[in-house]
Amino acid sequence: MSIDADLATELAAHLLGAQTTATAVTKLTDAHPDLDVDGAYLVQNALRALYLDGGHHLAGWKAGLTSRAKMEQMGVDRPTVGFLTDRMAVSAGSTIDVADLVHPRVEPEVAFVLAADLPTSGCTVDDVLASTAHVVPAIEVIDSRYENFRFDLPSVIADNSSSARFVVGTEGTPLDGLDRAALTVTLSRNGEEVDSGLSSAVMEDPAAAVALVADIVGSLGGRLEAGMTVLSGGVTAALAVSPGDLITATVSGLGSVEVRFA
Ligand code: OOG
Ligand code: MG
Repeated sequence: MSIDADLATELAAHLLGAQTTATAVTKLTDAHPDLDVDGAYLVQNALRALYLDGGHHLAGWKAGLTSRAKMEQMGVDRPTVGFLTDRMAVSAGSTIDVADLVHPRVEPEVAFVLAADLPTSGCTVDDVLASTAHVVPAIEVIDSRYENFRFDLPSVIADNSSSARFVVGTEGTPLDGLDRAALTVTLSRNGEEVDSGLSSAVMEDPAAAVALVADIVGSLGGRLEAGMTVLSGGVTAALAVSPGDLITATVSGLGSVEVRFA
């Protein structure tokens, strides 16, 4: 279904309410079974406009569902994108209040910080390499606004690919000399390793996920720009968190980043 601008804004306002009050809602396709991927991105665009109108600033973009572990966990077979705002950014080492979120989960990721704008179509891995200032270990905190963290592809896209918070490491590492497919990514809770994977799990090369995001964002009328942070997607399945958890993501060669939940 290609939905009109009024319905896109109405659905975006509904999801904005769920996000700001941390309330679970039924997935959009229950009431709108014809909502397709294109229509869902119209809702996500309308949601982004509501945030920017409300004084939030765009900080970057993310890839979702770029690894098999994530696709299998969520039962969705195609990567997605979501936008990141300045107020979703959480400083490394600080504390996130679980009460502000519906049912948060964490994912260990590799984040790219851009030094130059990327093309809006036909973006290649070489373009990404040429435009990246450095990479950093990251923890993405996702929080589907849908009941029981269950959704389908159009519903999750409309809900900004479950974006909620993101935490990036303080030390950047240039890409030169890194074997981008062979980084070991581990996720720990309270000092104990919970899961790990290789960076190749993300589309054989996390830079390929960034190139894909550049094209999808371009098709939405946006652009990956210098200074933005781009999350390339969870390497492992996402882990549900509870108050008291100290979460650490470590990427070999890049160091680690921590965040606490209260
Ligand atoms: C969708 C977002 C997935 C990732 O890194 O794969 C994502 C979800 O699983 O709720 O951010
Ligand atoms: Mg993610």
